[in-house]
Amino acid sequence: MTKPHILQVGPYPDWDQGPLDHEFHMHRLFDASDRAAFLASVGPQVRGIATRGELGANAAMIAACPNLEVISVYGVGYDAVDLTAARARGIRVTNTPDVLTKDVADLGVAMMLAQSRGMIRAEAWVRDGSWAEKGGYPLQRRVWGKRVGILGLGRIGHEVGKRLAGFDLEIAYSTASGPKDFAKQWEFIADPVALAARSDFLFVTLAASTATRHIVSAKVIEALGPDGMLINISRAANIDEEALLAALEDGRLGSAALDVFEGEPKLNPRFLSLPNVLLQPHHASGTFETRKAMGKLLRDNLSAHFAGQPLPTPVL
Ligand code: 8YV
Repeated sequence: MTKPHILQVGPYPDWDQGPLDHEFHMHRLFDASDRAAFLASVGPQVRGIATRGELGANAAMIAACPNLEVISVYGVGYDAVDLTAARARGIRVTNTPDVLTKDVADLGVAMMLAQSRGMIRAEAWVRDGSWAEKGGYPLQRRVWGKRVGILGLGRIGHEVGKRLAGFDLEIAYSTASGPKDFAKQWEFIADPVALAARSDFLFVTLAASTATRHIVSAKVIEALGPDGMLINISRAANIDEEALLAALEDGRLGSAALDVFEGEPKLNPRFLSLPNVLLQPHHASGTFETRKAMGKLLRDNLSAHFAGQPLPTPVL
């Protein structure tokens, strides 16, 4: 039987690439020097796209593949897939939910702790001899007992809340769909500005869409205030990054801990000179265990589609 032809948008680890090459005829778009020419030449054979959360599949890519049947995303976020174009042609879309939820929550909480307690700079203080030369590290901010807001109480937001309950934080949350039964023990505050105003820490754990673009607006940032911290483990588009940078620069926002950026991996250089941000390279799902599970689910979705079986984790 001929192997289905798959357009591969970005690289995967060897343990995924091997099985993908075995089962499918993979066309590596990311290796092409002229992507448009590559797409024009392989597009007509392509029946599937294998992509990653942050890379997605845009309208031009979808249009270049007239026989496309399925787009399999390595990642829970599918905001970078043009769903309108996919829906119009009846193209199935899958993602990798659940398997990464707890790792993403872990990193978010770790970022909050590390930033509050100044751990990154404190480590440098030990390494560069400042401890011996200048003495103890400057005092930092307490975490436990403070108030946290979770913007978006889906799978990841729920796991963040469960972890933070262990730090005796007062938890409130906001979701577009209203109060959640499983979160009765936490306060529901519909308005993001009001949520930010009562929070010391604001976690952004929303699935990104056109509706959530810049939901963390200048007003939300202002409400979080000079002692507040913003933690983003979702997508950069959920935050008005220009307003965030301005507020961090002039102290209207205390600090931020960010795993995602507009234009990543080339982030706005203004972030690099800010002392009050913790910067991470979009790796909240980046553990061996989770990435292996994500790769398996990406392949299982493709295999199920071409075997005519139900998709394990469909989006469309
Ligand atoms: C990336 C993510 O997909 O799950 C998501 O939506 O953004 C991440 O897990 C990951 O960096 C792999 O590219």
